[in-house]
This record gives sequence, C-alpha cells and structure tokens, in this order.
Amino acid sequence: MARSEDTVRRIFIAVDLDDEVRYGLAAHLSTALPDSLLPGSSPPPVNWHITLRFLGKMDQVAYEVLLSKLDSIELGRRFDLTFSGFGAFPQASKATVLWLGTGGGSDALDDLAGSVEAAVVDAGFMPEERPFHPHLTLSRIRPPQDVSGLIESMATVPLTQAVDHITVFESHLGGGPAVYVPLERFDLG
Ligand code: 2AM
Repeated sequence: MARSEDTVRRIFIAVDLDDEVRYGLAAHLSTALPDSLLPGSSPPPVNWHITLRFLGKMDQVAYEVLLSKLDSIELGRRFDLTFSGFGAFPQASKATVLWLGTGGGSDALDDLAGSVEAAVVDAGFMPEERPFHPHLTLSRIRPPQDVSGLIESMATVPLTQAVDHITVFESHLGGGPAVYVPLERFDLG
C-alpha cells in the first residue's frame, strides 16, 4: 500500500539479532541468573537489538532522504560480535537501565555506528551529542536500584552475532511492549 506524503514514523537504526542468538541469550540468562529474574521491566526477547542511532519522528520526505543516504554509504565489512557482561546506566548503584555489553567486534561496531551517524547528518538530522555506547537493553528499572551484585555475577555470554546488515526500524509505542517493525535493511560488505 502506498504511504501518504504526510506519514510520520518513529525511526531507529539498529543491529538486529538472529533468533538463535536472541533465544540463546534468553535461555542463558534464565539459567545464569540466581533467581531467573531481572529487576525492573524487561522488553521481550523479540524486541532485543543494539541501537546504532535513534532518530525519533520524521516525515516521509526526511525518511526517504535518510534511506537514500544509508544506501549511498560504505558500511564496511561484515564482522562477528560477541557479548560481554552486564552494565548499567547511569551507574550500577542507581541503575535505571540494565544492559548487556559487547565484547569482540566492538571496534567494528563503533565504526559502523560512525558510518551511520555520518549518513544521518548528511541526511539533514542534528548530530548525536551523546557518545555511542553499544548495549543491549535487558531491563528498565523504575525506581532506580542497586544492581552492582548482579553485574558482578554475570560473566561473558557464550554467543556470537554475525553482523552482516543493519536494519531501519519503525517503533510503535502504546500500551504494553513497544512493537518494532523492520522496514529496510542495508547490507555490509
Ligand atoms: P535503549 O536500548 O538504550 O533503550 C528503540 O526505542 C531504541 O531506541 C531503544 O533501544 C532505545 O535505546 C533507543 N531510544 C529510544 N528512545 C530514545 C531517545 N529518546 N534517545 C536515544 N535513544 C532512544
């Protein structure tokens, strides 16, 4: 169905996970965690991803310019990404976000985020002010909690994600978990 010119979408660009990694990670967490529970509210595994750039709402014209810029840039060579232990934003003693960090391949992921950022700015969006901090959000915690013990207990996760494309997602918010719809993908070399 054709989209009308005044369509507005809430967009982010991310590294998606293969189902094998997604559900392998969910299984690993449920056995590795002391009481099989994460504090706070956890997005369902189907929503797990690593955000490269969150853009927010944009109209059809901006969306099409973004796609054309993403299509025109060099995204680099595909690479393998491994996962490290847990971390927290803004800090472990008062965590509002519990996340899984990346291990091997983090430098390549940094480069990929840099390429995406260049395309985004070239498309006319404001530059991201915050430094890129790759993470996979596992839980959002309100009110904040001390998760220091949990972070120390979680070692490297034995899973590898082959990063061979990036995905442009539309985010639908509402009651319950967000729904993330993949709209476009761009392949690495
Ligand atoms: P998060 O992983 O740190 O929660 C889709 O909403 C993705 O975009 C989420 O993974 C979230 O990152 C990120 N995101 C959502 N709102 C954002 C915002 N206002 N600024 C930056 N990133 C945001």
